Amino acid sequence: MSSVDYKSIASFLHLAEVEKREVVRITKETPLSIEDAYRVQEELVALKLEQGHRIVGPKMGLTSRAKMKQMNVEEPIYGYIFDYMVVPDGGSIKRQELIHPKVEAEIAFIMGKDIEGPGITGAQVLAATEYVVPALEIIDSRYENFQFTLPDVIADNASSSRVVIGNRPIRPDQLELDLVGVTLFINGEIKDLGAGAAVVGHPANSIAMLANMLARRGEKIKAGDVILTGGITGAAMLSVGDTVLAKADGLGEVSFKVS
Ligand code: OOG
Ligand code: MG
Repeated sequence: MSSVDYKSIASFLHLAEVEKREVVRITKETPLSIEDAYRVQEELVALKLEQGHRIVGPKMGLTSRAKMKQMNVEEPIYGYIFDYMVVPDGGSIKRQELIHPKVEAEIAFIMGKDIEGPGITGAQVLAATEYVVPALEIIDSRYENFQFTLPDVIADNASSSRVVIGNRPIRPDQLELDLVGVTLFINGEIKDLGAGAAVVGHPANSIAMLANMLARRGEKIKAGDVILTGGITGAAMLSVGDTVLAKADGLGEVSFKVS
């Protein structure tokens, strides 16, 4: 039996987000298993729901080599995106509302049907997908120096902070998502680039993995969920005044400013 106090760790991380303060990572003092970490995340999600926030969809993280190498962790994780995190395409994020934000380019899926694991495949995900859009995710780990172990980042809702979703939805059968080239620009300069295949071979595989991970907790993907499949590129630091743009071949563009 674990004696970890999931609720108090969740409130500690919640407070760090609200107060925009870096905190010492949990596992420095309290060992957490992956299972413990998802229990903390569940409490954190419950806390946000109690405060009146709504879930937009689950998200996957650490699904590409670029991200795993950059963050020094080896396994995909999931978290949840809430309504207060959504920034309109072409809109702004406020630097003072965040701790040490970074941005990454992703492909997002808008689900047309529920998907319940286990045993879900990428092909089943594509059949249940209504639209795909390019997205920019702004991650803002609550931990000092953006450094963590796998259980730490799971407990911290996978560093979720803000998201900008492209507003030109495309049917998933219109393109080969693994072959889609994605370029991340900051202030007109290329910061990073990659292809859809960087995300576990195909972004739909990331969602299949998510459905199978959720099934272990008796949860499923729901029709209407907007789901980030994970950074194709490494994440780039943001500063006041930055203009960020992602272009995805056949999917179009998505952008925001940092004020
Ligand atoms: C964890 C969140 C990872 C992604 O797309 O890989 C993530 C982090 O890197 O802080 O959202
Ligand atoms: Mg991400």
